[in-house]
Amino acid sequence: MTRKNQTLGEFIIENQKDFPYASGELSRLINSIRLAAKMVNHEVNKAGLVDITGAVGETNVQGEDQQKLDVLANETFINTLTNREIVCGIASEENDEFITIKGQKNDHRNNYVVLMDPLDGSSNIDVNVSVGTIFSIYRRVTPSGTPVTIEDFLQPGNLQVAAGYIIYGTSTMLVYTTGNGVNGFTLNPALGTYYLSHPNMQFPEDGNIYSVNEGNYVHFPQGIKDYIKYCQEEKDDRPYTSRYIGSLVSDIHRNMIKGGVYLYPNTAKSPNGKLRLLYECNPMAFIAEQAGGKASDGFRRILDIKPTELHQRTPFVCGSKNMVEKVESFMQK
Ligand code: P6P
Repeated sequence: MTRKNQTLGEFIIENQKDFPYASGELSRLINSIRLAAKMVNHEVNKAGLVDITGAVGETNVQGEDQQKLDVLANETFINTLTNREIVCGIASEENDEFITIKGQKNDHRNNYVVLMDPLDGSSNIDVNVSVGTIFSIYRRVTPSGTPVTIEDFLQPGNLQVAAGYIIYGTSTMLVYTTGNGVNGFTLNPALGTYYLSHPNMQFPEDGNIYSVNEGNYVHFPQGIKDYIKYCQEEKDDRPYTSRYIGSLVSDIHRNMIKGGVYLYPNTAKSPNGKLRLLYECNPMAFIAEQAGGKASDGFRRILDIKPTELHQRTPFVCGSKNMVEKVESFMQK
């Protein structure tokens, strides 16, 4: 049940029955994510004032310069999730290996694993462009009471129990699903409270925005090149508008509100695509489908891909259903 301007706390309590395991753990897990998001938001919003935007001099498992905010966001979410007796393991874009959480009784009895990109698009921080946090939640599949294993993390996206993102933009929003539609909550920073500002978010079936880094055009598969030319034709409802922020959360959030498609195909530099299946594509695909949209690698439904590695990449096409299907038709010619 949704009421405009309901707080996130009220929403979680009033929709508790929707959570697949109404033990309250998932509610507490969403609550801990909202707290961590407030803490990260506070740091992101003052990034320009405090010397925390410069690269920290190290690189992460992706070989990318770690911005201090990357490290801070990662530590904030890990610490917040660890201290709440809900999570038995965490995987992060910033960590080579997954993190085992024993619980305060050291008995490995917590039931959920979280996979996350703590600060996606962080290269935009220094130029004051919006960034985001992406999270994906599963129930563990190995026996409770034993240490979490890689199998708990390598689950197909269709087994997610919840997923969402926080966008640190002109306002800060938490957008998430537990499999019963997508709802967006806007943070009132003065009160530290999130309010239901976007109930039951829906991807328009069609749109006229395409989001892709056209600098990679020469390396795109022919089907993608043909689709981009299709977008640019003077015909029917085209040419479409090209909008690409370079921040996955921001591009998909805008396209979900206005209608559009985001593409990150494989390129010469990224032969399997750049985006990570487990903590970028799966959560965004769950959100997209729950909002009536679609997400594929051009051929397969993203949520049906069986992962084999923690940081594996995939080509990614996500957005308005009819636009994704048009891309697929070009890819499958
Ligand atoms: P490129 C940010 O690094 C990111 O993972 C996504 O947020 C974004 O959509 C994409 O990569 C941008 O990549 O190669 O176009 O700069």
